[in-house]
Amino acid sequence: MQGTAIAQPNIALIKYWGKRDVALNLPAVGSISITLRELHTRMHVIFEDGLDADTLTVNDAPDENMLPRLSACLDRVADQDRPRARIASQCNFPIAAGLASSASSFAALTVAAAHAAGKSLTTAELASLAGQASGSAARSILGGFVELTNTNGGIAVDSLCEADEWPFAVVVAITETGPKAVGSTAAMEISRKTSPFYSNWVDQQAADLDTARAAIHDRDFARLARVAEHNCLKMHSIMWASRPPMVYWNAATMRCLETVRSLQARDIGVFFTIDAGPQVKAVCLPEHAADVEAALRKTQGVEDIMVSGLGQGARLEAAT
Ligand code: 2P0
Repeated sequence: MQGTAIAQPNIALIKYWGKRDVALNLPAVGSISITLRELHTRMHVIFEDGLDADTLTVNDAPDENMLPRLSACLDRVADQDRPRARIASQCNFPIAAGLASSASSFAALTVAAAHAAGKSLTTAELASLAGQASGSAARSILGGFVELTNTNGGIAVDSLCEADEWPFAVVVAITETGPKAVGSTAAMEISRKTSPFYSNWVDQQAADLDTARAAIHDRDFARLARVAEHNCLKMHSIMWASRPPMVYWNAATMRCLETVRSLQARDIGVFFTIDAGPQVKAVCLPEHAADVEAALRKTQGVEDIMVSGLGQGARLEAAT
């Protein structure tokens, strides 16, 4: 009655922002992401008869705050009358700081819990269960370039290109390590209800997805760069125009954007993307990673840098 799974976070190039069904956690729009290799969450789940309640440790420290969301995910994967569980999570990067820790956490939890419950689930079932816990987690079920598509009443995930078929490097410039002020779940709802730009965002997403999918198919880096930056800035514009406004950026975030622009002016193939946090992810071809990392390291306000290639989807770590 136990399972251990490992999953990597993913970075959306065409973003998910907003829900069409809050109760079922269904996204309003499709999205396209890249799954990372070097950042990971490892989840260990043991169902134990006789336990009174689920318990959770995150990096060996008890964590009550995240537990209800994880327990609800276990209820969906293993049924409500399941035995209570001990859950242990190990994460090698900052949590809740705009680095998609919920994506890797819930993808790993879903895979570990399905195994612990003796269930053999399809990729589609795993993605649907992970996505109900956290929309972006559905994409971390697969590796490389992943598209999440809305279906009638649900979602589907597809691999557009495996990690080794078009190797990328992602240089993450960390400008602040604390948790964000507004979680993305709440922020999406504020955006949907108050931003004057929200409906345009939803209407235009199909065109951005088409462009990105074609660029990935053609291995056209410049085209992918243009649409990814546009989609990212459009998502942040929705938040800036919400009431109350939500600005996840800090001064160093802006300086990192300027650094990426100066690299582009030197004909270095790189583009930026930013999620619900102040970190900047600079996406480039592997041969440019050293130049991009050096430039971002010199950027004022950058506290740390992580460099990652593209990785695989969520998987069981060992037969347990
Ligand atoms: C994304 N983000 O596509 C977008 C871009 C952040 C900005 O998905 O409410 O933790 O749990 O479904 O998946 C982060 O939101 O939100 C996210 P819920 P999630 O990666």
